[in-house]
Amino acid sequence: MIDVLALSPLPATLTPALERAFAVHVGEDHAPLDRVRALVGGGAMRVDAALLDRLPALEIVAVHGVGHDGIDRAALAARGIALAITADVLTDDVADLAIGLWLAVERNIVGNDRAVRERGWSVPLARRASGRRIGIYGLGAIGRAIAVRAAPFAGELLYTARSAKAVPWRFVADLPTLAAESDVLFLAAASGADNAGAVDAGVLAALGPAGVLVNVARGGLVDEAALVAALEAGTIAGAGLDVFADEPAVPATLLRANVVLSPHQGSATVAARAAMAAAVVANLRAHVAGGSPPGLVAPD
Ligand code: 8YV
Repeated sequence: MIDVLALSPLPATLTPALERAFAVHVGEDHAPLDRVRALVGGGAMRVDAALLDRLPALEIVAVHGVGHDGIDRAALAARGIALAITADVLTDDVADLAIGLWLAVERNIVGNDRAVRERGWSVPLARRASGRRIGIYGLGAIGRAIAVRAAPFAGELLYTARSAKAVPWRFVADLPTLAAESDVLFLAAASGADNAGAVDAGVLAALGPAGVLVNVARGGLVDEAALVAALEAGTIAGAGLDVFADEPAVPATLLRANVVLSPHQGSATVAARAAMAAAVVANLRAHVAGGSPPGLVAPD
């Protein structure tokens, strides 16, 4: 049985399956670091060269999720350590949530729910969701799934990504252009040093006073201070946020009526979490058996 190190407590959906197959150690303190061959953690896990130095036998990092922005891939590659994610199994759930957040913002569903619970009955006029120009930043699996869901609502659907794809939607060259030509901006891109804070004051100004931002990717894509300023000033109309720069800390300045807040729950469905747990185990089993993990991320 190989030794697996979990960087932090694992989700209850993952622990039993992992413990049936491997010797699991939670946290570095009591783990046999020199024997650990696999590292497991959530999409927000941090893996840097210093951690790798403490794990001389490490062969694979298995992410319970698809994001791997906290992982130093160059350091992994330098040691020949594999990286595997739970590809595909959470795509639909994250996209569903993105649409839900968007509609909740447009139609003030959360604020109106609160008002009715408080025995109120005012009917503020909202924005029409149908017919809006919808922009998607990042057209990987999740961006595409959002596009498929949003297309029937859209006046026009456009996107930006590293390159144009063979899809029926209009490609634009960059994020500022996308924001300028969209009413609704969905963030679905992987985050990294190249796009940290990419949704800045200029992008938000380009989105405009009727614009809505929806983020189901990573908080680091957004300059949160600029977002708060834009929401306060009416530079944009509202935001639906499942991710934040410093989770679980959500700045008090974001607790605003025109923001729908969500606790990084994109993949948190019973079905997705069961499939994610199975995918982590499958990735590790394939690696241990000398094969290629189904969720292997090819080195850059
Ligand atoms: C999870 C995620 O919340 O897949 C990702 O990148 O952020 C989410 O699915 C996380 O990985 C849970 O462990």
